[in-house]
Amino acid sequence: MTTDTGYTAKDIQVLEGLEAVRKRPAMYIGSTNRIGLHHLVYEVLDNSIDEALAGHCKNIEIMLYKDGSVSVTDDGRGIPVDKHDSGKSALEVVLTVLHAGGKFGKQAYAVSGGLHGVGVSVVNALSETLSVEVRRNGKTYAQTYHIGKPLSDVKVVGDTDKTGTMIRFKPNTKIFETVEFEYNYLKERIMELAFLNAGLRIKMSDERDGNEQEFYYEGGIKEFVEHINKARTKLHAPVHFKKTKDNNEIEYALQYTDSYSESIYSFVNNIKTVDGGTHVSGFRTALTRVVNEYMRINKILKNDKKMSGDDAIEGLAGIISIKIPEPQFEGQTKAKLGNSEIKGIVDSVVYDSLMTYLEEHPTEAKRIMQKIISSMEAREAAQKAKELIRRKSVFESSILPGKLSDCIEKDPSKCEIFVVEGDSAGGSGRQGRDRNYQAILPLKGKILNVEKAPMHKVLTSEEIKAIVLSIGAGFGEDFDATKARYHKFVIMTDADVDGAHIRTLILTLFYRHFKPLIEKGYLYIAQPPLYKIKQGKSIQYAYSDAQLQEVLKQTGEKVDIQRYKGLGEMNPEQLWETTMNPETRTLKQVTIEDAIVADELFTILMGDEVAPRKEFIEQYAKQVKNLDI
Ligand code: 0RA
Repeated sequence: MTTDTGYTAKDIQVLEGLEAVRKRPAMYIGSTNRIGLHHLVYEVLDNSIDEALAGHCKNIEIMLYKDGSVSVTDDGRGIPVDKHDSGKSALEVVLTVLHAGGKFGKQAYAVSGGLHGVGVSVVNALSETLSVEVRRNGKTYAQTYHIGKPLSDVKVVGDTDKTGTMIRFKPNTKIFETVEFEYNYLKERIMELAFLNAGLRIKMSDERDGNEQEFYYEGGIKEFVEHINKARTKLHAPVHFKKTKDNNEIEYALQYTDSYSESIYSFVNNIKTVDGGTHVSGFRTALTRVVNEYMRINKILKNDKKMSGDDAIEGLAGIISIKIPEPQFEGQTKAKLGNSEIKGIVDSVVYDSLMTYLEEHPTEAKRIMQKIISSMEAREAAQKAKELIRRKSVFESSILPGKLSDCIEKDPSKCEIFVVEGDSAGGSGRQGRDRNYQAILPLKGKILNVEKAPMHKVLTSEEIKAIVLSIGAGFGEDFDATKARYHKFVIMTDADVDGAHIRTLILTLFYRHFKPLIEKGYLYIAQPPLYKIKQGKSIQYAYSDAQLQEVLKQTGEKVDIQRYKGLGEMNPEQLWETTMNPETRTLKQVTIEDAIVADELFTILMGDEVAPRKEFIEQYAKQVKNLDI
């Protein structure tokens, strides 16, 4: 009670200020639920931490009491107690005037923590009782409050050679939904603060159940990273770096593990920036740059490949803790740093120091680079797998390809499809066929060699897609031969080297992807004639050299022999008569006598290895006839 001078206008203002806090507590501490309740402790704690940041405080102690009160004690300089202009002790002003802290030298703090930073007067306003003890100038000063009102002036209660502040308060039950402090809830933040402020000792004890713990980390955020990674397989000892640049203290610690997740936590003036901000983007940029630059210098990557930021950060645990004079927090929750100048500062500090680390630790660097490359490879593989699934679904559609000229009949056992090389032969085939039961699918030249191509290429090939959709029986694991839309698949290619090559490519596709169709005996090779022998108005066809000789024996003189080089040289009627008409044509059925031999053969003929193919060709070269080049 202000006994001697009575109430002044200033006193009334003070009381109105604290009354405003009690009317709208959420405006000052966020809420009146358990989060707001614990916020009171953090508010006091932040002031002690500020003392620690300024280098004046080494020990903090938090006590939870049976009477529901909590105290925070530090060995900082102690709240000033000298007389203020109003004639009151500075201590009383700090505890009763909103945002009064700054008036008493708090502006001298280079950096200040506290999310709301509303000051201890808010805690006082929301407490039933609050008592404060300050050790300073060789004395202990004390004062007690009830609902924010002092019960007496600040009094000297003893001598001391120590300095520091003790604030004990009991939250007002009329304001808070709950007034029960939770040890474990407080513990998380206290531990975090101890990690973030290396060498600061924070003790917490709970009188209610005897719980007691001390948090002290000599190594600070380096130990924080070790703590995060304790259950993981580490690739190296943590990297830790701290540097002050233009009043900004930039500190980080990181350690790669073999895990797939990233654990990056960032802080500004001890406040967790859940939504990151400029310091985090500076860190990420630097990390990606360092990794790519290191790989480039050491020629770790072929063909100028670049690691993405995601590749570089996979499996990384990291703490970025910066302490800056004027943080600007953005976003809904004010948990994102907005200061634009910080990005570049963090970027350059992290880049330089991390590059130096890698250069000085080649063994660790190698392990880290290997991890990043395997992350990159896994990401690429996953991307391809995703693409595969997407493509497969395209393969499973029931839409017929545009270039298929389908037949009218729908009963597969009566239907035939001619897979034809080239658009012009396709045209003749389309005109010459019996459209009731014969379909034509023209292919553009050489289709993909499925023996050599990776699956994602197979699935992106337009020609193969057209074949798959024409067959209509799905693809890969889902292939179901009983759904085939035709029971005769006829490969019809030119009788030259290119035609033979295309035929082999199509055979390879069927063997590797539609083997059941071959096993069912559905696959055929058309036998177009090699020669047309014309004598007057009569035309005969020869399908082999032997046959030509036979025909020539019968016809004698004056014949006109035409060697067919391509199907396109035949008109639609001739193609029908010689190759497509079931009455006159010969089809060669493709069979698999010995699957293992066939498998080997396709691997040799169509695969990657050149040597076995060469050997095979040399062995069989003598048997090859009619090689027209
Ligand atoms: C105002 C000014 C100074 C320190 C403090 C407040 C202060 C507040 C709290 C609350 C809990 N512990 C605290 N410790 C200090 C600066 C003091 C100076 O310049 O000596």
